[in-house]
Amino acid sequence: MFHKVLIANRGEIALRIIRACKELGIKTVAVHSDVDSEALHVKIADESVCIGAAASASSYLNMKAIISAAEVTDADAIHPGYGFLSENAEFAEICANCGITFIGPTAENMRLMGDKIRARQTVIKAGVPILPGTTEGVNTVEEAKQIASDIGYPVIIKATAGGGGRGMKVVHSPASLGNAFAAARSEAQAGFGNPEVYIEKFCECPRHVEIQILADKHGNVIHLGERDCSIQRRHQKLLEEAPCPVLSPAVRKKMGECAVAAAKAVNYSSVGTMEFLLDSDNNFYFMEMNTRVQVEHPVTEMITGVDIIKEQILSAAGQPLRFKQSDIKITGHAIECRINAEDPVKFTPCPGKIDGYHPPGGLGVRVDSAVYDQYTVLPHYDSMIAKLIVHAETREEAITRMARALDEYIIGGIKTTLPLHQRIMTNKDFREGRADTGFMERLVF
Ligand code: MV4
Repeated sequence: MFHKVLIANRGEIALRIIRACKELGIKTVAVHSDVDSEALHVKIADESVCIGAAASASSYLNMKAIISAAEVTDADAIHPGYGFLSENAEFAEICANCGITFIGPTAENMRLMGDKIRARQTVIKAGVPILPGTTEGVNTVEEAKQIASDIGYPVIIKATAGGGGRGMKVVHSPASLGNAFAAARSEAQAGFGNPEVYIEKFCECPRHVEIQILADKHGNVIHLGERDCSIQRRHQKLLEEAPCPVLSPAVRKKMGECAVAAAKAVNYSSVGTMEFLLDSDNNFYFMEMNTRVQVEHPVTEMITGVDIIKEQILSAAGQPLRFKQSDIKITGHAIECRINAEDPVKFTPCPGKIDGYHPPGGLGVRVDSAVYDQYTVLPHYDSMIAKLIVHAETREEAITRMARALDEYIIGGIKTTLPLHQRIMTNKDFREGRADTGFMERLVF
């Protein structure tokens, strides 16, 4: 087992990882930027190292500074959390070359799944359904026109090196294909350093359903069921729940098996997530794989009782999985609301000093956060300041519990998305399980 883990992250996820390490008897090193010395992850870790200036590029993305911090403190592993360096294959390689274990998948796993065309090619071979579309890059507008007319409009153009919804273009007719194709290519080049794009049939208002995977370094892979993450705005998730309220047992079983088959096909190790679209006829299609621990992992922890971060650390240390698929039982229903320091109507960031802080409590309520009373939410980083997670026997009870916990939550001095979540909890479509990816655009605040 590791002796000491350096956490290359900040905020609630750094805290979450430090907690898992403590329970595993592993020493922890926090890293922080100049402006983060008062952050909670710094206070609760055994040691801390300042790695640079406020800008992420100088600190939380500064590979040299992070590796040096690991060497100085004699850490034998680095946990990247989510965001920052978590899906950076080069960083995983540098860690390996320095004799430090990167707590995550291999660089090869990350490169393969980061290339959305190679990911498509790989999962098809494992028998996983994908939407009609190309499994090679589309390089000319003539080619694009032919493919789109073969698939049938509407189609969607996506960047091979993209992901997470960035740089996608929906095209409804041949007349608009030329401009959309050129724009998609130039945005792909600017955003990801690679102009290549591919084309898929466009699915209107799908649900976003993803499967959590757990894999060790010995070829064992299991899944922990699904999460429904359809409630998003501009590809930022706002609320996640598990299980998905509309999945039939048969489709759930099939989706889980597909996710495991896809992970096995790439000899995946560590935790990961297979993202699917679910259409209104309950057909599902593979979209992409996320090769990191995700923000919304707690809803899966609540319904399975599995500590995903601990399993990720044990897997990285070479231990075989402690669970078989048949050990995994889904109990009850969990919901997570992401609480952001944002204007709840305009969605603009609202950093500033928290004046008065009282998190909710009680049975089935979990708060993953790194803020406290009189803490100043910084403008330099992500605006998510807390995740409020509830667990109850049924979805209805979970919604009631969430509404109660949101009411109890006091965050003074700054604007937050608490009122937005209260609004969602009382929404009829949400309560009746009808929220698809078009839900937020239809929501009247
Ligand atoms: C799509 C789609 C419809 N049809 N692909 C957005 C995130 C990225 N992983 C995939 N995304 C989408 N891909 C086809 N062929 C619609 C979306 C999409 C979406 C997906 C999940 C959750 C929210 C979304 C919001 C807009 C578009």
